[in-house]
Amino acid sequence: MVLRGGDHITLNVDSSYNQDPTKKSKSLRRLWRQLSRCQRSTIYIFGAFIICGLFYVVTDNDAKTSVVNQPEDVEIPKKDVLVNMRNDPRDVDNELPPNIGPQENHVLEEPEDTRNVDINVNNLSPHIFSSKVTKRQEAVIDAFKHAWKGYKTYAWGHDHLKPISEGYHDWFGLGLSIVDSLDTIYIMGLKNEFQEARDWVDKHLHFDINRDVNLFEVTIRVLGGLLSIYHLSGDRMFLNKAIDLGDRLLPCFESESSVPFSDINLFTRKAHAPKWSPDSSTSEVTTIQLEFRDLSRASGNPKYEKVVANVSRHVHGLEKTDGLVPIFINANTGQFRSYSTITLGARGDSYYEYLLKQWVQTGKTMDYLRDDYMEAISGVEKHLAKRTAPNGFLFIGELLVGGKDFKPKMDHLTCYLPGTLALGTHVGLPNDHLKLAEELLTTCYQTYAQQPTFLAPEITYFNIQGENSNDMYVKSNDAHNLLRPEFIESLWYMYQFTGNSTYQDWGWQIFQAFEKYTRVANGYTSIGNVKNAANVRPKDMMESFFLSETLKYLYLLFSDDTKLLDLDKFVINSEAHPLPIYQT
Ligand code: DMJ
Repeated sequence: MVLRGGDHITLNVDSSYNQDPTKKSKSLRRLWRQLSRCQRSTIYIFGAFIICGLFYVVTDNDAKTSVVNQPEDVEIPKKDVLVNMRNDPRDVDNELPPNIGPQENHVLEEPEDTRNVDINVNNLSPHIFSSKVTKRQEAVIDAFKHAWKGYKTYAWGHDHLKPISEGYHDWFGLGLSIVDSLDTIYIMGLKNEFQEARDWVDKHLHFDINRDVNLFEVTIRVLGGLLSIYHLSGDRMFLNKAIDLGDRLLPCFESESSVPFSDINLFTRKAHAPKWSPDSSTSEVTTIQLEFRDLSRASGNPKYEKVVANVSRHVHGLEKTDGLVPIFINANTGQFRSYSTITLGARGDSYYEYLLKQWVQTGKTMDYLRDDYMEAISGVEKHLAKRTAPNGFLFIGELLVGGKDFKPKMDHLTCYLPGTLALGTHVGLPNDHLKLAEELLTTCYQTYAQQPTFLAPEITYFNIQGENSNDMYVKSNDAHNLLRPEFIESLWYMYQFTGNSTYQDWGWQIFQAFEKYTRVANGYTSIGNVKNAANVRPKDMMESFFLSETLKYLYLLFSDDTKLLDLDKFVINSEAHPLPIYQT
């Protein structure tokens, strides 16, 4: 190496340098001695600069890789919004609330297990990791972990767990239970479960599969699940998956009317009506708007929002019975099927839910949807809400043959309505909706409480003629319970807005009934008969909505913090996936 003095230093490598190592070190020492003090000092300073530079590069890279899944094109979150997920929520007392640094009386102790996952907690959800976990929430977390363990052992990567036969069920082959669970896991703060679920989505969730899927189900469960966890975690990988899925679903909307076909092959991208009918379900074509709109807002591409807004506009223009809609609609003609049933249960339910929620999602700007919602609730009161003869329980029945015959039948699905009504009053709609919600919720509670298992059947009939002293009865074919969430969902909304802890207590009773009659060695199972506590006839199926909705709403319901999931910031889709509220 030759060093030349002057204003600057030049480093050259002598060709002999690569030959004999002993010779090299001797000549280096000789050269060093020949240098002036000034030259040596300059080299010291120069060397120090290089070391500092190297150190900075290494530590900066470490910081970047420790922010799990940090996408290249997403800004690294500031330290004060980075919160470690906890391994066990009972560590909550050790948690540092976001946005505050260690303070005199708040000593943050790192738990013994090394926390290797840092998650970007979006500003939308600062309460998630700062709220104290209650004993009841702990019990729900145990339930979730139990279900997850069974799913992981016997059904990992498949849609649903069959907990009794120790197998799995594939509906669409999209790992539904994993995708549907991501935000539940996140909200519960389960670090390890989140990591394994996130890894599976990253490596194994692909949509180029040659399989027909249902637009609505995949939208609320998969698209909604991916978007929700994207917003909560800030991890762009989830958004990229959502965009791929959204693109594959878009051909559903290439019908003669704007109404989408119900099914599509994700690989060939060919859409079609259901195999069993020429029509789509009304609730299905009107329960995709929150997700597609959010996909547009999150990705910056308006094409998704455009197609679903057309559907809403189109349905808005159709003739209705005081705001109530038939449950079938044809994608080619764009018309309702004449004489089809009007119900707030199966195939009708979430049409009404998304009228309100779209208005909320868009910062209360799409007023025609609010007006349709208001008209529909008046229609419900006028045509569908009736009381039982013995004790005057209010329920929502159905209109058959296009509105000619009343049927005193209510699906468990209809029990979502009190929650939606309560949300409506929270965002400024009339207070008498809350009164209706309270009464309906009481009836829904009775559908549980009047069964020996304390679990509601899928369908309940009501006594409006007064033929005996029973308010309600259940037909044998309707006596199953699929671990559905709707009643718990409504309890949570009502607790949020009224603060009445009776709703928490009701939820606790139902949770204990789930524990007693549906918990099995490898998870939780649907049951065939809620009317016989001695033999509930396990059906060997744990649907993904049990993880996505039922356990999530129970966890939220049992929190003492009514801002754990802030309903002024989030609107929650039909599968319990929170999405952000926008201003327009
Ligand atoms: C869920 O998939 C959704 O809540 C849907 O809107 C209705 N049914 C199930 C749960 O019961």
